[in-house]
Amino acid sequence: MAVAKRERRDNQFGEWFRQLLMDAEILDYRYPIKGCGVWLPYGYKIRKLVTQLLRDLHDAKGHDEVRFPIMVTETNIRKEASHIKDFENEVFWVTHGGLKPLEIRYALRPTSETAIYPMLKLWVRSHADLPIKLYQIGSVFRCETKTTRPIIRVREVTTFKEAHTSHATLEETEAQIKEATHIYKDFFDACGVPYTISRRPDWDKFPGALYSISFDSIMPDGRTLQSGTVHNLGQNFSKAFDIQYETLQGDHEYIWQTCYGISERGIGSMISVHGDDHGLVLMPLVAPVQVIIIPIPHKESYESIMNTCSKVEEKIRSSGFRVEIDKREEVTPGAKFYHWELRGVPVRIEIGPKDVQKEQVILVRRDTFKKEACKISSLQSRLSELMDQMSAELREKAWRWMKSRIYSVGDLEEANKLLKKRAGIVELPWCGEAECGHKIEEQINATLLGTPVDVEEKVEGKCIVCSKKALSLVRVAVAY
Ligand code: 5CA
Ligand code: ZN
Repeated sequence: MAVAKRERRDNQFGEWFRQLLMDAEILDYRYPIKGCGVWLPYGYKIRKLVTQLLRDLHDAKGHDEVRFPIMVTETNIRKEASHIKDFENEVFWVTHGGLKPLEIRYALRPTSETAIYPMLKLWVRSHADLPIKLYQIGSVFRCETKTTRPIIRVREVTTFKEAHTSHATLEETEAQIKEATHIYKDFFDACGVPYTISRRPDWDKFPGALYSISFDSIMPDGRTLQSGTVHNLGQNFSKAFDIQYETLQGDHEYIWQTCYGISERGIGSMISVHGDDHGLVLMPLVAPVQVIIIPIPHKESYESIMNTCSKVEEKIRSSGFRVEIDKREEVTPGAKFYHWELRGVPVRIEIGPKDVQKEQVILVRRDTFKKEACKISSLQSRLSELMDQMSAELREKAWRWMKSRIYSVGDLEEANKLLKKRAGIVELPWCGEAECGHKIEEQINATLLGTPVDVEEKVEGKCIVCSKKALSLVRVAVAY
């Protein structure tokens, strides 16, 4: 019986990831523009299930989906000073219409604040119009200066889910930040991806935000990946774009805003966290094929086997599972196993002559390769059980692994040692001063993820740099 080996995934992670995207037919990254890839049919199906999950989660909390233009005028993108300052060297510009230079250039949106907010100015009149909770899923463009990687750091981010909310008060934005954090927890939990949630240090917040909260996950190679962010924008953008509303008392106030984003990087985390040396392992929820039926043909009983396969398929489909039969005649069962394992199909069903006689099938779980026989009469309920078990176990296993890679450390030397060998995340006591924060980053050549917002911890110790009273822990990691 095969076992879920993870040597290649863990020791040659980048290589493994890139190869898997091709082999499992998720994404072809050979497109002749740096940082752009092609979603292949199977990958696109995964993407569709993931975006549907995002839609459901946002819709359930009263968000409305919209679709804004991809181009933003230069005038608008420059309106909020700190925003453009940070994005300036990542913006792709549209400079010509045909042969003629444009009078005002257009930016391809690197994110959509400056596209959406001039329209909010037209829409928001009074307190009765608020809150407004919008989201869209589409492409943004960033001429990333860091190393580009398929799905994880791309220049056309094709699956950018961004939500933008407008409120009457600061308190309401704080409540919205909590709601957004919940939505993202639900999203990553559904995908079985473990995360830490940290408030980014001030110097690393989203350009134009009051503060930023980030979801980070540890990849198999020990580096962290920021897989979602939630920002409180305060009134920075509403002042820049002059978006005011009339209060109950008849005064005029600037609106308060939040925004939060997730991209295909979330799909990248999911692939990385659950995959193994055999290929993808998909959570049933986002698996385009949840059950693959593979006939084990036998000369005399070929027809009865195929009939049983069809009967079983129909039965499974009627209980709502995404199921297929691999009927290819020229391919051996062994090659079919390999094919579907690579694509991460949660459960494989084998049906041979003996199974037909016994009115049973053989079930094989993708994550553990555990085999069992199951009577056709009880197949539906057993499959439901298996899918639930598998989802829960994948999630728990990933969380256990990640938690074992978070270290509480009392001195910089040890932190340095751990991060040098890419052990994961270290947590250090910190006074909160930027100067000490920068010193930590320099001395251990790593990134401050920020202070924990997912755990309430009383910190007793002293700042690891200046020895003054520590106000909080700070998480440090080698980040992607
Ligand atoms: N306007 C805000 C909220 S939507 C914003 O743009 N935030 S962001 O810059 O932090 O991006 C949101 C998320 O998109 C990030 O947390 C990250 O997971 C993902 N992301 C950002 N840049 C890229 C990229 N180049 N490739 C893939 N994913 C990216
Ligand atoms: Zn300090």
